[in-house]
Amino acid sequence: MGLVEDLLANKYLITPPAYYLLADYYKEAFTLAELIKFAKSRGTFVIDSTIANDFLHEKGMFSSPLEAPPEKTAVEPGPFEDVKSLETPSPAKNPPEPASPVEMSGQNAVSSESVTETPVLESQSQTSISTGEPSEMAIESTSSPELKPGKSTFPEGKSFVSTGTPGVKGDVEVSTGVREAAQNPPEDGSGEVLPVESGESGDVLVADASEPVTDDSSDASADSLPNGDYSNGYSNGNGYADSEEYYEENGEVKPKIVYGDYGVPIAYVEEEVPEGEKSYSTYSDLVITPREGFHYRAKEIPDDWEMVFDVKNVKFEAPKVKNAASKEGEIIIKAYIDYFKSRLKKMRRILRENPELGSVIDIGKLGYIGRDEEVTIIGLINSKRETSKGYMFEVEDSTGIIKVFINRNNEESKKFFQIMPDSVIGFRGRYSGRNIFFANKIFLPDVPKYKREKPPLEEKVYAVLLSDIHVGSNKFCEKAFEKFLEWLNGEVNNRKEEELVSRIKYMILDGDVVDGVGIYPGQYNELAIPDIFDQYEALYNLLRNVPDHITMFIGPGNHDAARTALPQPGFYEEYARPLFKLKNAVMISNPAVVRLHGRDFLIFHGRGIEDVVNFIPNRSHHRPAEASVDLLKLRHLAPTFGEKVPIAPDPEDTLVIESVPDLFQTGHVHVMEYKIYNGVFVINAGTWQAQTEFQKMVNIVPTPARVPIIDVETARLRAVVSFDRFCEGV
Ligand code: D5M
Ligand code: FE
Ligand code: ZN
Repeated sequence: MGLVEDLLANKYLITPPAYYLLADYYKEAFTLAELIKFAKSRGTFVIDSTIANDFLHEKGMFSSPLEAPPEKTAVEPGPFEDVKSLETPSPAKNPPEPASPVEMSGQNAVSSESVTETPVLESQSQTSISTGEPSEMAIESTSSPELKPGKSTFPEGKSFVSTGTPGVKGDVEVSTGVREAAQNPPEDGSGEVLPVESGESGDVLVADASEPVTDDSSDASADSLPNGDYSNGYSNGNGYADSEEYYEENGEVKPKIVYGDYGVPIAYVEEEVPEGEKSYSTYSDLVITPREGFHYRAKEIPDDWEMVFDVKNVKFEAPKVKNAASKEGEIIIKAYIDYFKSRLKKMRRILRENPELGSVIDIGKLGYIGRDEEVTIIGLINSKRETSKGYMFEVEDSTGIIKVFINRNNEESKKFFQIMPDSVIGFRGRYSGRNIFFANKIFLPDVPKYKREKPPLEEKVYAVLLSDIHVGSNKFCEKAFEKFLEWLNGEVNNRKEEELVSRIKYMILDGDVVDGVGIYPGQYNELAIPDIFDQYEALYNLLRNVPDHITMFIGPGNHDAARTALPQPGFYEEYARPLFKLKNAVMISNPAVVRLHGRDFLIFHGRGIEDVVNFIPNRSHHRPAEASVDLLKLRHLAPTFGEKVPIAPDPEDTLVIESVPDLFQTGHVHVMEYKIYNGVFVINAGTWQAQTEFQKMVNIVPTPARVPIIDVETARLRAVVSFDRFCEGV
């Protein structure tokens, strides 16, 4: 097998530029194990050119580490050609990659030579990576008075932009999420979101610490629960003590090794560790039963939900290559071509819903129109930068690449800052005839200003939004979570809370449900449960206490046992098996869309927020709702390829926000915040994990143990219930 297949078999991904750097050396100068070990040490599953270069340097395969390969001009037309073009190619999309010593000159497209024969490292004069600023020369040769080279907002030599204000990140001090949310009321001033403050307001719900706690139930046996037989872990449930599982050797009776599902050997009888002897708890004795006589109105309201979108249901077709013996490099490049073709197609459809767009023309056909004719082009943003007079973009569709300029005096040019690399944008304007398109209007895909009203529901019904529970972390707020479970079981403080609990019918868990193992360097020291199987079992033991009539939707995040790259189809069943046993839970993908009583909830763990914070000025990890709005405007959950968020090159781009949801939920950044944007309720559900040592280092201040309760009818916040007082000093 080749490098790509070997890496895939080990759940690692490689970007095309990295592939071309490494492929020729594979098995000759380095082994798979060495490469994986190196990637692991960098904490990544995606081998990009930075990793590849560093790896090669470490192996002493570069004579001069800082020597940049000479630039090469990319060939037009661009990327979206058919695979046949790979023989004389300018392959597809050019994944932007972090600047690396060897690629200082920028890297926008893999050149044709690299695909056909030039081994990158044998001849440094023939780099596989082009300059990424192909039309720059064209601009200068036009000697247009408007287009003097101006201040570039690119980080050194990179073709993708940092939109400036690097100092902003992390500078924003945030006290606590709920208060912050209250201080920043939703944009449209809708009165539906209740102001949430500390205790006085009737709608602010704070679980009362003075209430009696149902500790009396905590010593009940797990066996009394319907699923209580789970404590044996991953065996077939038969137990081990079957007489056929023993054999005699030298007069001694010994137990046989038993193989469970997936060929995992099950422990010998004498190695079975009885519950309680582990140095950590998996909550196997946590039993909370609904308070006697508590009336759940939600039980009488008929279920009304459907999965509108789940990645698992998307049928992906493998990329078509000419024959099975095609080079693996061709296959992977074809996969990226297909991925970006799909993105372009979907985004074009969304953009064309905007009647202001006017007539749209292929970039490749601009030469056929008159200089005075106003037209619209739609394309992927390869790069963007500030010039002395305005802003310049390099835009690409399936027929070609062009430079687009917009004057700074035009108000529209402010949209420059909203545009992330690789997003798809429309530009209206005129073609100069010299490979420059002069835009006077910029169209972000965006969501329509007004939302169609949905028919009212007969009864109030609520959904609870959770995220980032991080079970297994020693910073998991277990006490607070148990209090929350008791609350769901009717341990309420007043009538208002009773009404809420009574009508909760759905619960959404938006990823990072466990802390995982080996997710970041030094994590082991912060794990209360150092075993991934036990973490899921612990979560199961907690969630089985959620009343049966509440349907849970559970999706993965980056700490979970699931594919790291987006989209994440779901949990790996062999690790997260306990969750699949929950009777009232539905396992969903990340992202997913669940329709509750006719209202669409878009559920996304939220890694895309990291790139927003990186690229859009004045964004912060502490204001995730604002960043989610930016994603909504671009109608994509993770527009930028090759930066912080690994994206799998599926033949279809399932990260496009194809239809406008009623509610858009994220998590990941551990800060609860909400906002309304053009009728969409945008909310980050926060976390159940107190600040970790790592977060302390990077100045992330979480807002743990606050539960937003959503009124399904309006898809707006009904209340926030705080259990944070039980999470102090975790
Ligand atoms: O993410 C928890 C928070 O930590 C979230 O704000 C992202 C941030 N985070 C996670 N990994 C990193 C790295 N490597 N650098 C900087 N910030 C990071 P979680 O997914 O729960 O770990
Ligand atoms: Fe998290
Ligand atoms: Zn996360």
